[in-house]
Amino acid sequence: MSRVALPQYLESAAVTPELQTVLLGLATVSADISKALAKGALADILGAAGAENVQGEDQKKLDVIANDMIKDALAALPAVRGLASEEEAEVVPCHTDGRYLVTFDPLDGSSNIDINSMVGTIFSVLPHAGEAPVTEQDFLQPGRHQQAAGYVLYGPSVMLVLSTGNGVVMFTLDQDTGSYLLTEAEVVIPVEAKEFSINMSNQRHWAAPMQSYIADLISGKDGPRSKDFNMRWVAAMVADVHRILCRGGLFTYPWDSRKPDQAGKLRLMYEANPMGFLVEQAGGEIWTPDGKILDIQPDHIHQRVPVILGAANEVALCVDYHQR
Ligand code: AFP
Repeated sequence: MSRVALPQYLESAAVTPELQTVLLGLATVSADISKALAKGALADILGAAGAENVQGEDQKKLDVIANDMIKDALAALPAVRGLASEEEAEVVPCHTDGRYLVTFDPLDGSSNIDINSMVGTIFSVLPHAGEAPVTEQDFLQPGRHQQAAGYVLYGPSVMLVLSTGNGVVMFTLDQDTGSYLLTEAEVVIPVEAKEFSINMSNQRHWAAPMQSYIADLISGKDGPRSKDFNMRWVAAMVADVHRILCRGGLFTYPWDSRKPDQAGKLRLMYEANPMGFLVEQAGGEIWTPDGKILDIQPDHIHQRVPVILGAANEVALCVDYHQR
């Protein structure tokens, strides 16, 4: 069976030639990252890098390797005006004539690396809005402005999931040829949610509305929802969101009282906005308890947000518990 390869898809999706180079560049470097991940302990790339990133989190060696690989790949593309990474303190200026800004989380879920479990790369492409040289201010655009967003899931197979604003498509990496081939042409999140995804160990720290929403899901057929729900938590947003795009449900990482001054754990520009773009393009919703995430005007590139995403009705219900 002949399948559509990523370059052919991008041509037919009517994205600008410059955006095509950015997305193809990200695809190529992700295939290289997948090879590094596959070598694992054989290449002595597991374990801690011995440093903290700007978020105050311990970096893994592979966080640093993946970050450097993506940074080098993007900086080589004339279409890239600048980039911002979860692992970099400051934005990185690239080409003064570039049309696009790229933000990325090079290795989401990196605490899974040492247990040989799923991780991913998340990316978002924004239009360049300011004058050269690029500044952090240029990146501070609502997620609604994204020209493309997606992720690569390094799982049993390597998958690239992408939206250029015209639905969501999934590609699978052919390891023999290094090409991403289209394997799902129209991703739609199922309307009915049967699963939820939250780190239950934090239950006692959540705000009261989230406690009661989750309590009602857990009480299943005996509770107000009159139906049983299943629960899944991979601890890599890429993998949890991938499951939701494939078979529905709700994912949330809420505010909690351990860090009362921090809005949430997940990063707006590297995680929530790109995932939100995909989720909305697949017919779902992404909210904080107060409003739609893609409408947030960012204050700074490393901003964090509480996240509720997934099947539209379920997200609306969860938000309703907070707004009652
Ligand atoms: P790491 O990349 O530091 O492993 O964090 C992953 C993540 O940002 C997101 O992908 C997960 O959904 C979430 O954190 C998991 O957080 P907990 O470890 O608190 O469950």
